[in-house]
Amino acid sequence: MHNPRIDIPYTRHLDPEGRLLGELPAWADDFNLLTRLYRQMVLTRLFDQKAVALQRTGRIGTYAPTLGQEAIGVAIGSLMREEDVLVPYYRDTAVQLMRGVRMEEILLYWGGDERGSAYADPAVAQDFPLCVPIATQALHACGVATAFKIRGQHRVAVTTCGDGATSKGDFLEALNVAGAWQLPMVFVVNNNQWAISVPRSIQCGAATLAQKAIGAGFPGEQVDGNDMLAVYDRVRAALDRARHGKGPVLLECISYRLGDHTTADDATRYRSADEVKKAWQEEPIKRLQAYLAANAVWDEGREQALIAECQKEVQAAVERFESAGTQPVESVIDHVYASWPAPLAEQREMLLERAARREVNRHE
Ligand SMILES: Cc1ncc(C[n+]2csc(CCOP(=O)(O)OP(=O)(O)O)c2C)c(N)n1
Ligand SMILES: [Mg+2]
Repeated sequence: MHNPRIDIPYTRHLDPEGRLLGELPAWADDFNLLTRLYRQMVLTRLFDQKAVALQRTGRIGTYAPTLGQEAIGVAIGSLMREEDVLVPYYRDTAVQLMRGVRMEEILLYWGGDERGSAYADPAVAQDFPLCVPIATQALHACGVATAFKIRGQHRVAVTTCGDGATSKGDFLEALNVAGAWQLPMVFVVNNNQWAISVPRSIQCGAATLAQKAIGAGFPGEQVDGNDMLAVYDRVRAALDRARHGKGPVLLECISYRLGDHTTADDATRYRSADEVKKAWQEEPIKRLQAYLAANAVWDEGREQALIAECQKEVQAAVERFESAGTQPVESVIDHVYASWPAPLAEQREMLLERAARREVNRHE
């Protein structure tokens, strides 16, 4: 192998106006499916807006908006099987909702409540909680995929991360072991052009992030992450390949982070209004909506009915979240160690004493 060929395909089926570019794969004839995917993107966006509003009014903590990333998450979530395992990162509201994580659990998580990671739906019980330390989840996913392989199961570990995460050692180590052991995995890189204030252009010297997979011995592809048809098609193929023992795939989905990095960030300080305005013209929801409308399966009446339905669903989840009550103060540290090292046991006692004192003061 003195001259390995580096071939990084790029898939896009719909242009930003929702017009078809060439021939579509056969599955895309199913307009019921496309409409379901569309509805889920709208639900995700309305939930996301609500989560930001709840942070702004002090009812949850910091939140990482999924605005602009809906096609990627909905495609992954609708294609994974129940027995597959999702190893997500913090910008994965869209996938989590599809897997069966409840809206109120997502709000509890971002409200600092451990119950938000103890998913009630048994269908999602094997998925991992959101990972905030950058790229560490990629190696956890390798562990999961290794277990599948040893057991001879036809299951896939899907892990997601951002463009910035691909610079981390953990990510590159994960690619390496996935390639060396030909693990049943799909790596989805959500290249939303920014890692907080660091733009993709200075994040990495390679022309694509997908080509990092080539160095590890498996295929990498680029996909238009704003085009539901493209993302769905490539995630579908990648899952199928991994499930049938043909090894991992890396999908670099090119999107744009339309919101702030998190509610603790102010992106106007480091990127221009003009750039964001241009990015809005590419966004995934309008694009699929235009395609559905051109095929006479969507219209303004359906849109308004959908929005009302979604808002009702979101509001009901907010009410469940708000009536969940608070957890005892020690729950923030309860799951850190199985048995407590002595100095931490002491600190835990201090925490309990302070909480008890505060409670007494509150009632005086
Ligand atoms: C190990 C580690 N280092 C630094 C951080 C701080 N941090 C949080 S998000 C982020 C940027 C990640 O950007 P990217 O991977 O592109 O994902 P995005 O947030 O854009 O989806 C950084 C550096 C962290 N959470 N973990
Ligand atoms: Mg990013």
